[in-house]
Amino acid sequence: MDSITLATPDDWHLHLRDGAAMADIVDHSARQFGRAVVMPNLKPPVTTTAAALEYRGRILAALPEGARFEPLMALYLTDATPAEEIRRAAEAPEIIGFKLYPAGATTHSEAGVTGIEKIHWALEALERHGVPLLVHGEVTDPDVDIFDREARFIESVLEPLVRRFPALRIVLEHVTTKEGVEFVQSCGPRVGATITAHHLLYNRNALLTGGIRPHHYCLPVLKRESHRQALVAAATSGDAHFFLGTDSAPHARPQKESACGCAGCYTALTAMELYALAFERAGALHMLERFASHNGADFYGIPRNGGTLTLHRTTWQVPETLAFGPERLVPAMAGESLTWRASRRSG
Ligand code: OTD
Ligand code: ZN
Ligand code: ZN
Repeated sequence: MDSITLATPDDWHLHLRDGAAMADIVDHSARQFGRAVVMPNLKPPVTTTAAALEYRGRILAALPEGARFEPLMALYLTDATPAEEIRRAAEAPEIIGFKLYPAGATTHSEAGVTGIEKIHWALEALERHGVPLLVHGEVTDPDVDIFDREARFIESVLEPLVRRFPALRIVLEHVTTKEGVEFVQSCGPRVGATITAHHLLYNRNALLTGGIRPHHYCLPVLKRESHRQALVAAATSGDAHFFLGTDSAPHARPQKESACGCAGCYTALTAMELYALAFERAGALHMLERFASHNGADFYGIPRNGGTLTLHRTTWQVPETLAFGPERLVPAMAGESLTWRASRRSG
């Protein structure tokens, strides 16, 4: 097979940042994806519909002339999100859902939720208005081992939440464990999960092989091989619970290559190439379209994209660095060779 053509895919979990840095990277996503769920963890966080609509305007303004790309905005849930804000978000077609960050769980999550019981009324409002809840699924208790935080979150927070709010639509974002996969599979169609390319391609050895590898550091942290295999099996199975979300999260090179480096992998430049690599290794390229182009739209109840994206089989080298505002950005697999290359999508 020398090329594969898919219905235009979507990225259901993306960090675009803001300002000059965003302007340098937004087209990497727009070239490949028709739509993306844009995460609200800016500083300050995007907590209101008004702020999200302004941010959306800046994203659209940063696109190259003629590029079409639809940002689907997520709002940042806090202990103090007013009921009125949930109603406003529900009425705005540009807003796709609310993001739950347990306070301190990941980059720029300080303003997140400090206890799930504090937002029960907000979850009721989301359920009532039919607005999805997107979840960063890790406990933040410093006594819990960092590799166990997702599994612990599922048993202590997510499972009770799914039971208590029987109509709430929930996405377990960037699932990284076998426990996460099995939990989502055990739920009905109102619970879904996104899977990143880096968690499909790497296990935790990638962090520490031959030296410490800051560009493989992300949250949730890479897990052991058995978990990676569970993610690959879920993504390539065609199961409608699972869909593409890159969690591409750029940080300038000095912030990554540091004594206390930031979490996040920049995968957007080569997103579909990386997913194609993971699916091909699993002998499942024919399942890529469901995962990348069908399941997410079906979960959110919005039409699948028109248009197509074609990947060609050709060997090429990923650039060492990219422009990122006043700094440089190191993309995933910098300097390495890839065997698929996506051309700009049509339609
Ligand atoms: N994980 N980095 C970031 C966000 C994600 O948890 C996430 O969604 C980021 O830099 O915004 C990361 O490692
Ligand atoms: Zn997250
Ligand atoms: Zn993220």
